[in-house]
Parts: sequence; structure tokens; C-alpha cells
Amino acid sequence: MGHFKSNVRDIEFNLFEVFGTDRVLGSGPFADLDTDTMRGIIREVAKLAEGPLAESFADADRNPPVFDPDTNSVRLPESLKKSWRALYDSEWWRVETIPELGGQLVPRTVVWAVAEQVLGSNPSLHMYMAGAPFAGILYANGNETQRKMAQRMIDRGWGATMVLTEPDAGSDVGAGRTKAIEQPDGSWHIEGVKRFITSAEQDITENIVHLVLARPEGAAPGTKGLSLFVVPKFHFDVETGELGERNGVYVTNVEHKMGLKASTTCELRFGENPDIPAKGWLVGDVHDGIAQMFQVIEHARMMVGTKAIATLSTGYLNALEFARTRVQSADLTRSSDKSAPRVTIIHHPDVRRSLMLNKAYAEGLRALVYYTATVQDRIVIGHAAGTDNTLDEAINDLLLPIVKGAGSERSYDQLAQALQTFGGSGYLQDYPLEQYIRDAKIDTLYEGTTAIQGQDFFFRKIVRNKGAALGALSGEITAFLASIEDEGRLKEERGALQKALEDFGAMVAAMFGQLMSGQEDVANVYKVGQNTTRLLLSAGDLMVGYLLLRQASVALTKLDADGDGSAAALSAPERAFYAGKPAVARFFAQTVLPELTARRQVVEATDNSLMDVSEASF
Ligand code: ST9
Ligand code: FAD
Repeated sequence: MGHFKSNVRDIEFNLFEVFGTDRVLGSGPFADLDTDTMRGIIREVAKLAEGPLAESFADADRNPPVFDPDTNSVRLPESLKKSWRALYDSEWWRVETIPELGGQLVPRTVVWAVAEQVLGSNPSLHMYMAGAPFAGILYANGNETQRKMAQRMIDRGWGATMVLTEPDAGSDVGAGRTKAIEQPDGSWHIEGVKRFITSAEQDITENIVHLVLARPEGAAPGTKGLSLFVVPKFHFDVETGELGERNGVYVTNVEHKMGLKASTTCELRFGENPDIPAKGWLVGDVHDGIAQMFQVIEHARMMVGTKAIATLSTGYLNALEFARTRVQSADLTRSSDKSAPRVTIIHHPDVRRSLMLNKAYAEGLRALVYYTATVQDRIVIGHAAGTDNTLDEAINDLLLPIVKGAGSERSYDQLAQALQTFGGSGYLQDYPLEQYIRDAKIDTLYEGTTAIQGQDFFFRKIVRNKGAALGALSGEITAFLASIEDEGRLKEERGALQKALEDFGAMVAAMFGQLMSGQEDVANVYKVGQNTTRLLLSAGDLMVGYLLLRQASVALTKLDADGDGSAAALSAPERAFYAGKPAVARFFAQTVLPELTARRQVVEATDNSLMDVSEASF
């Protein structure tokens, strides 16, 4: 048995008992699909993820890719290549491929159920598969030739990258200096240095297609002056895919990292060889680079949040298994009795506190991923039916920084808690926790750091959206609270969620007031800037509290029906599964949601004394 423990039961609970993925099957764009087939996909992927994909997880960490500066090439460990081949041959990547390119359209909830398991098992494998979704984005934005390029990418299984970051342009993508010079034949020559580019070199696919942001000569400064170019490693015949000359884009370094070592993170130089220009083509013949690239980024931000949460889930399940078997110390009620029997550590209140918090975030954040995917399903269905999706698109936009920002921060914190459950053993490479933590740290950093997610959440997704999506979401939570008004067993949890919703609303109102007061004193925007991360993490906690309570309500219904003759009796594991849902909702409502009241007080009392501290006094 490998390191990865999938939680198929919980994934299926989300999809088929809470969020109703089954109800979107059999009609509209999913007319040909049924629940059994979707369950089959999820279970098959679980087997693959727990088996052949997980096999190389530790080996590729201990024996990471090797860069050869003489040939600008990389050798991946054989174990990883074997896992990659198993994933490629399984063809599950087709659920991330648009139908126009030979993909299989399934609900986004199912797409993310596949992704969750691959990402939890061996995240770099998933990233080496970027060719499929990126080809879809090239197809959607490209001209006729570029649509053919996209088809060749799929047919020949090529890799792909997203190329934004430069040494002096990380969070501030608009500071990028990479140039694009138009050529008489309609192509462009790219010149510049990009860094930290994931999968920009590997030896598993014959070609790699880079999607590159560069600034045409004379274009405006900032992100709006950037255009998107498609730059292949090897030129190719767009009709047949046959490879031609090497293009002038080379990897000149591969970083040595804290974790996620199996994934190559590359310095990529364009146009430095005077004999071989780095040729690119303007995507869709339009200068709209940042908006086009954000289609890639939105997918990748959801992917990063899902990766973090998937890692937390397997971290929690490993810790749980350990806590059920590790015997240490007597029960606290008998601690003064030196001859009392020793118990498994899951008996200790403090270990239970830690495990239950792990469970709350692992299951609550997973629910957030599938809840967000449900909104994406509505968008796909609305698109097929030609209806107006504006509100759902705004809700999806609002949720993405929560999935990515809060998901990655909480997962990283909680993985440290999960390691703690192992005691000193957790610090050893005998267990996967130390690697999980190293591999998951990146999730708070790339695809926009947490600070960037917090600002995106407040300034763009709340203020610029005039609170439309936030209003719809809080209206939904209020309606849910009303729907369980008569459920006496959830009375306290209901009260705690109601209070958390009020506290969150008050934080937003206070920050909005601070923003508006910037009209009198521009420095007041600093007060907002001090709290955007706090607000983002609070949104995450609010959503976790809400979704755990929704799950609890569903679970209570199932437990009520057990034995009343209306349905088949539940097995013992099923009863335990359902009983865990109100338990975790209660724990979260009692121990985490009240923290929002304190955070609200912090936000409301924020002044600018922090900004007045001189740099020398830090
Ligand atoms: C990176 C990659 O870190 C890491 C991992 C790579 C993994 C790749 C593989 C993934 C997929 C694999 C799938 C495999 C499948 C396999 C299947 C197997 C079974 N939403 O606010 P303004 C746009 S990459 C949408 O003025 P500034 C918008 O067009 C590096 N659009 O920004 C806007 O115009 P307008 C990641 C947005 O002040 C325009 O930008 N780097 C959004 O100029 C300007 O907006 C980063 O993420 C949005 N939320 O620039 C950079 N926001 O307003 C982080 C902006 O007219 N930095 N736009 O609509 C930022 O995001 C900054 O805030 C900034 C600021 C750059 C946008
Ligand atoms: P900086 O932007 O310099 O940030 C430093 C610190 O300052 C951070 O804490 C940040 O939050 C904070 N900060 C910066 N600006 C602000 C602000 N305005 N307000 C508040 N705080 C701020 N990039 C790609 O283009 N493609 C890839 O495939 C890719 N893969 C990556 C893989 C790995 C393993 C790594 C490490 C990075 C990857 N990146 C990739 C780059 C990644 O997206 C950037 O590292 C990230 O966006 C942060 O930029 P930076 O490292 O320059 O940090």
C-alpha cells in the first residue's frame, strides 16, 4: 500500500448526496452520462492514484530530476516516468480536454474529483499533464492555425507551460520586460529571461508548447501592454505534427527546491542564441495577453487549492491510522495510576482535538472545492443552453481566491498538526508527512501568493463586483440557516454560523468604510491592506462552517432514515461515516467560528500605527 489514501466515500458524499451532481447527468451537455459511470471513474482513478501513481512519490523526491547545462536538458527519474506513463495511458486526462480536441465532457465536479486524487497522490504528474487543458485554452483563443496546433498537442501528448514570471516580475506581472518583435512573415521574435517555469523541460514528451507573456515593442507598460504568444520548443508541421527545427528557447537552470522536487522549475531564456531566434505566434492575432492568460491562471488557481486540500486529506488519513494504533500513556482520567493500561493515542483529548480539526478542514475544504465545481457545472450547463451566466461567473470568481488562498494556508497549517500526531516519527522519512509539508508549502506561493489572493478577493471580487456575488452567497447561507430552523439537533451550530456570517459581513463593511475614507486621506487604504489576508482566511472559515453544517444536515436525514424501514439499513461503517458529519460540524462551530468575532474586532479597530513604524524598528 502506497502513501496516498483517497477518500472516495467523502468525494461521493459531496457529489451525489450533498451537491447533486447526479441531477445534472442525463440531460443538457451531460445527456449521455449517468451516475454509475461517474462513480466508476472516481473509483478507477482512486485505484490508479493509490497504486501506480503513488509508487514514485517518494523516490522522485529523493532522486529528483537532473539538469544537464551542456545540453539544456533534464533527466527525470525512471520511477516518475513509469507513473507518468500509467497516467497518460489511463486516458483520464481526456476529462480535462475539450470535446473539440477529442476530450470527454463530464461535469466539473467529476473533473475535480479526478484531479484531487491525482494531485494528492503525486502532484508533479498532474502538472506534467498541462498539455491537455492548455491546448483547450489555445483552441478557444487561437486562430485557425493555432487551433490545429492545439490538436497536435493532444494527438502527440505534448507538454505545456504557462510563462509569466521574470526575476523582477513575480506578483507584479506587469513589470515584465520580455520583448516581442514583429517579423515580416507575421511571426514574432521573443527576447528575455523568465524564471520559475514549471515543466519547461522534461524528457517524457517529444515537444513542449510554451504560452508566453511578452511585451510587443512600443506597447503600453503594465499588464495591459502584455500579449500572449505560443512558442514551441521544436517547430512542427501543424498538419501532421512532425517535428522540425529546434526553436531558440532554452532552459538554462533548474531550481533546487524545498519540496515538489519531481516537478521541474526552470529558468527559460528566449532569443539568446544569435543563430536561432525564439519564434512565437500571437495568440488569436489580438493583443489581449493578460486576459487570455487569466483563463489559464483561473484553472491553475483552482488546481493549486485542490492540490493543497488533497494533500491535507491524505495527511489526515495517515495521521488517523497512526493514532488508532500507536499506544502511549494512560487515559487522562487514570494518569495518576502508574499501573493503568496504556491506550492508543486517539484516546487523548489533545490528539482528538488535533485530529478533529484536521478532519474539519480536510472535509470542509474538500466540500468547498466541490461546491465551487458545482457553480462551474451551472456555468457549463448555462453556456450550452445559451442563458445568462453573469452571476454564476462572479460567484465562481469570488470563490477561486478562497479555494486557492484559504485552502493552501489552512492545509499547510493543518499538515503540521497532522505530523504532530506522529510524534518524533512524523519527522522521519519513514512516513509521508514531512514530504507532504514540503510539497504543500509551494501552494501558498505560486499562482499568486496569499497576499495577492486576499487583495484579489476584496478589491476585485467584492468591491469591483459591487458585492453582487457576495450578496448572493450570503443570501444562500441565510436561506440555508432558515431551512434548518426547526432542526433542534443543530441549534447551537446554527447560531454559531449565523454569528460568523454577521461577523464576516461586519469585517467587509468596516473595510469598505476604510476604503471609502481614502477619499479624505489616501493612507487609509493601508488599513484595508492590513486586513485582506485576514478577511480571506475568515471567508474560508465561514465557508467551511457553512458546508460542514450542510453536510451534517444531510447526514442526520440519512441517520434518521436508518432502521425506520424507508431505506435499507446502514452498515456500521456507513453509520459511522454519517455520524462523523454532525460531530465535525459541531466541533468547528464550537472551536473555530467564534474566532471570527475577535477578527472582526481587529478589523474594526485597525489604525495605521503599523505603517508608522520606521523600517529600522522592525
Ligand atoms: C504559476 C504556475 O505560478 C504554478 C503552477 C503551474 C502548474 C501548471 C499546470 C496546471 C494544470 C495542470 C492540469 C493537468 C490535467 C491533468 C489531468 C490528469 C488526469 N481574474 O487588477 P489589474 C486580469 S504561474 C481574471 O489591474 P495589475 C484582467 O484582464 C504565475 N482576470 O492587475 C484585468 O483587466 P480588467 C502566476 C484577472 O495591477 C487585468 O488582469 N502568477 C484577475 O495590472 C489587469 O488587472 C500570478 O498569479 C482575476 N482574478 O496586475 C501573478 N485579476 O481589470 C499574481 C486580474 O480590465 N499576481 N485579471 O478586467 C496577480 O495576480 C496580480 O494581482 C496582477 C496585478 C498581476 C493581476
Ligand atoms: P514577490 O512577488 O517578490 O513577493 C515577495 C513577497 O512580497 C510575498 O510574500 C508577496 O506576497 C509579497 N508581495 C509582493 N507584492 C505584494 C503586494 N502588492 N501586496 C502585498 N504583498 C506583496 N511562474 C510562472 O510564470 N510559471 C510557472 O509555471 C511557475 N511555476 C512556479 C513553480 C515554483 C516551484 C515556484 C517557486 C514559482 C513558480 N512560478 C511560476 C512563479 C510564482 O508564480 C511566483 O514565485 C509568485 O507569483 C511570487 O512571485 P515572487 O516569487 O517574485 O515573489
